[in-house]
Amino acid sequence: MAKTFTATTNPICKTVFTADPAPLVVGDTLYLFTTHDEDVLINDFYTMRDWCCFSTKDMVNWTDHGTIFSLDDIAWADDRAWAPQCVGRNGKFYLYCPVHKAGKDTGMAIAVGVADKPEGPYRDIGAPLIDEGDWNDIDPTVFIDDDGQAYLYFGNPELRYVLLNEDMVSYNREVGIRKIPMTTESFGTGSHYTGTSYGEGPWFYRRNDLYYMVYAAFAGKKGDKRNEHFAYSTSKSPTGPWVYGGVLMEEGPCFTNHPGICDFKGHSYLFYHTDELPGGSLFHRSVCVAEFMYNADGTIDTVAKCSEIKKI
Ligand code: FUB
Repeated sequence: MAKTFTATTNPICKTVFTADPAPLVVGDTLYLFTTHDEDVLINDFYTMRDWCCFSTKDMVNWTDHGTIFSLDDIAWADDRAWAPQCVGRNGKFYLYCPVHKAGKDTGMAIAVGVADKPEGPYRDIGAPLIDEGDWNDIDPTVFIDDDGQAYLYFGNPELRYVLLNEDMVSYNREVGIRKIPMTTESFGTGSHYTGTSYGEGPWFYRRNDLYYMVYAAFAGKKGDKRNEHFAYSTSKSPTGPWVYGGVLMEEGPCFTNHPGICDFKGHSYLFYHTDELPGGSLFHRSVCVAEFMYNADGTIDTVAKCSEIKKI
């Protein structure tokens, strides 16, 4: 049974640890998909077994739809219910989710759950959509362009993409899995494995004629151990070349962060997570939101974390 709550301050949900926000606007409602950090950790590491959904019509009054998809629904996965994104197409909703494949040394893969409503329930398609047998296959982000072509980007530490087929649960095998060149021109200089700032958690979308890739990024040089900040890159085409745009949100006290961006009722929102809820930690995160504006040329100034949430 869905519960309701009010959030006039960040974090949005104060009763459950949530992370990796992924907003989706459907009509007059904003749906917010998140991961879920369990209270009790196993092996002092991310302990994440399911995905949650919340919805609002005014940013302050929320409905908690609870768990909408879980590792228990994916027979071939056994751990790491990580950062998802949901998109709708042809009356169905597709929830793309990174998971650990069952078994030893199997790495991560991307699962897809399908539902008739944004708030689920979601049913696994029965096999991984992306499975390269490595650990790069996490953090899917999906955007459907005006010509109908859907793109699924993903990856840590490399950014890769596939062209999704119209069915949204398979991809163009002739084109295959494409690797984006990880250059400092595209992603800035940083301390992650590629020597760029790109880390993980890509969020891909288009605004006017510009494509945006927002992502969790690492500053400094190789070897630096800094927390993630947000950076963004832009491109005139959906597959690059990408041009580094700058820092979107400064690093915070939490090691990870994950961007989710949408326009809703004339406002632009950046969702992120922190560890600032009482009891919070690297493995106990909470989803927050900040409003921001684009500059006339499409660039975005650095967005400050904020405490207040305004009703619209
Ligand atoms: O929350 C688990 C993982 O940590 C996500 O998939 C990454 O984006 C990072 O937030």
